[in-house]
Amino acid sequence: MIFYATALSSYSAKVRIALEYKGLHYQEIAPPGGYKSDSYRQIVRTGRIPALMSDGAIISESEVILEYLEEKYPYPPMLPANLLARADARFHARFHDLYFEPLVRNLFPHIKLSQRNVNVIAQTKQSLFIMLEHMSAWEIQDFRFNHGQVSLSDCGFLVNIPLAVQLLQACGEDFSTPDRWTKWWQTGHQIPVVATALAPWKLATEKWILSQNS
Ligand SMILES: N[C@@H](CCC(=O)N[C@@H](CS)C(=O)NCC(=O)O)C(=O)O
Repeated sequence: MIFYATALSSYSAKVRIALEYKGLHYQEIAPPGGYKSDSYRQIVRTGRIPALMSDGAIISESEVILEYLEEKYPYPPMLPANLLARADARFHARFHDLYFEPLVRNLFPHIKLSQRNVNVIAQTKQSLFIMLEHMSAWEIQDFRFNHGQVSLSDCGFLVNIPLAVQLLQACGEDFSTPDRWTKWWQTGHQIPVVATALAPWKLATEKWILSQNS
């Protein structure tokens, strides 16, 4: 399989967690010419990353890639066996993509001091706070990471919860997630395959933040 991705891309990091967790052999390459480029669009029409080439076909959209991997390589499973629990996991994954990640993404332009808008940052911080409070009522099992198990619905949040904290702090805001979530993502990051998957993204993100005001 070819995994089109970059180290800095948070959606690529989300998919890399599943690739590593399932112990799959894949070759990760940067999109030729960069994402959105004409040459990359010859391979992936949307020009977006991540994308996966598997059995000669291109699969786009991180969530679709995760579902494909789960169906093609069901072991180790990344969805619970119970039908309602599966629906719940999918709800969390969709919530991440539709509502949580776009808030985090809002912060990127404001890392650069010259582009910083304190009102946007304050609004985003407030929205993230409310969203995390709402998420604290979710019936996720605090012991979910027991035995190192990771669900499809964890992949996005393992990237974007710590990223939200990191970006807000880079914007000069004092922000921490509710204890439950801090404990959750920090435990998840200690799982060896998760740590391997996230290492390039962590490094690239730190470098990118530093580069914005130097
Ligand atoms: N909904 C997409 C989002 C992927 C995405 O936005 N990727 C960014 C890089 S992290 C990208 O390719 N941006 C190019 C663009 O916006 O055209 C997914 O889940 O894969």
